[in-house]
Amino acid sequence: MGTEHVRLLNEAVSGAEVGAVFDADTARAESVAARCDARVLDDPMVLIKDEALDCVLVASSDGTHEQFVLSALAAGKPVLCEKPLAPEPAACLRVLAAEQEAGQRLVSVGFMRRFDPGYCALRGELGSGGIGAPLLLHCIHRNARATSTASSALISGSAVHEIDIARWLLDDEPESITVHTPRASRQAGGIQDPMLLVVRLRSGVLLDVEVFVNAGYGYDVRCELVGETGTVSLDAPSATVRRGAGFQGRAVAGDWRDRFEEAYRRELQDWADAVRAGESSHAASAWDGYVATAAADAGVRALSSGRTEEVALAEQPVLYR
Ligand code: ISE
Repeated sequence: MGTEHVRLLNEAVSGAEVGAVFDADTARAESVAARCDARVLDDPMVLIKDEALDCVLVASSDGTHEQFVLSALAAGKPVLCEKPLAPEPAACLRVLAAEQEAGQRLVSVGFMRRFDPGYCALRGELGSGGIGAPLLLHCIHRNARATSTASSALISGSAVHEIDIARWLLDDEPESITVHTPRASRQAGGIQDPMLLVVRLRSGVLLDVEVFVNAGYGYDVRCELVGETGTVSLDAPSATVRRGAGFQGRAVAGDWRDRFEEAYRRELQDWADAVRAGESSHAASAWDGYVATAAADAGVRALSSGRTEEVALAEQPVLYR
């Protein structure tokens, strides 16, 4: 993901320049930095404090996010952190406390779908009242192959996007989660895949999510919102239809980098513009990152307990009220 962000910043975002790169894999850091004439630093903490750099993008492994985001806050720098903000709700709360201490909303979280043209159009349709008041949100999240060997990752790594987009589309909060487990696919290497989440939102709207991360055929994300007078759904994201002998169809994305390339580009452009203007970005905030992790945590508990689990949220920091 870090390589992809550097590529987009370099090729498709205006007003931003990649100044330095760190990667635990030095060879990768060097090859990425060479493409954009950036320095390679061998200590991420030194990079974060470097006075020549205005802001920091974190795309490291999930468990390292907290320390890097806290360092960026200590240096008073805007930071865009890939999702999740941190894997544990308590770690997200520590980030929120540090941001409150810094006195400004400096943290953006990479829930990139908020910038996807399809989801933005869906939100616009809902806002225009064309489908009436929302009742149900049906989501499908399929990957070609799993990126983790843990069943919980279906919730914390994948379904968490659906929870975030439901909050953003509906301006609502998750209240409780139940996880249903069908027979596991024999292609899934022993993990519980697929699974079905049912999330009750505070307004009474229900969100259902099929997560299937060994679907084999590609990366397929779908969404349909059902309202009192109509429905609105995402269209196939590819711009073209291919026809051949006895065949007509659309290409399916390989993974999220293809499917959401435009969303990532817009997210980065928005962030660069916000940093230059000294404003907060339109991306998910540290608070949004915390709620997503807290909801995913309830989902993981629901998976192991087999019961409906409540999503208990802490009080919002003053900065967000
Ligand atoms: C992956 O980690 C991501 O963050 C993708 O956006 C998500 O769609 C995918 O399912 C995850 O494995």
